[in-house]
Amino acid sequence: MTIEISPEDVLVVVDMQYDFLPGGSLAVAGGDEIVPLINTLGRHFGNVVLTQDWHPAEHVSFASQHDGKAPFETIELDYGTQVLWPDHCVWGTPGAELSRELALPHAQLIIRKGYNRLIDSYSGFQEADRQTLTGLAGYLNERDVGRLFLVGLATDFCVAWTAIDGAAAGYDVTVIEDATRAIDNAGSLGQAWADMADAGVARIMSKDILG
Ligand code: VGL
Ligand code: ZN
Repeated sequence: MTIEISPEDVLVVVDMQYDFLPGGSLAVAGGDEIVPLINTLGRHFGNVVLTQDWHPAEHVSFASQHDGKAPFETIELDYGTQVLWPDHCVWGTPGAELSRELALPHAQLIIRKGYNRLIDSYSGFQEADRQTLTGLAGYLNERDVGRLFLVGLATDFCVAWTAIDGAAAGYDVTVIEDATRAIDNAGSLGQAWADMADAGVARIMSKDILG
């Protein structure tokens, strides 16, 4: 099966930032391995959108903000269960920068998310309160785009939540599995694939596009 990419289709590149790459504070194993593949895929798309995790230093998702809590423990917030993370992607720091190895000069939009101190935002579409929109759907709707193809980090958090919300917003969403890498904490990767399947998100490999 070869999937033909049309001029209306969009490549959504999720959170390819130094803190999620080897050496970063929330490094995703093998995160650097997918950069060349993302660059190759990018050449097949006329529309490229990037997301950037972008937190204030005292963000509620940081374990450092909660006495006695360690990274990867959870807490209950008004909007539900929150996984606590090492400090990461603090705005203005090197770890928050997008990888300089990305070769996507034609990318048209960078959507920043997670900048409200009291609300996390794995999804590129809406924050974890499920009410505060980022504007991504507004942008895509106004541009009258086609299908969304997702790549980046991390498969089981920001890629999955963006995929599920994209499907809920009415888009045909596909995750290109080998152009993602996962955190896989406490079964999160298997759960994410099951949730994405339930939401109607398709799962392919890059060869299905590149041949
Ligand atoms: C992410 C955890 C916390 C991600 C962002 O990009 O998947 N994960 N913030
Ligand atoms: Zn984050």
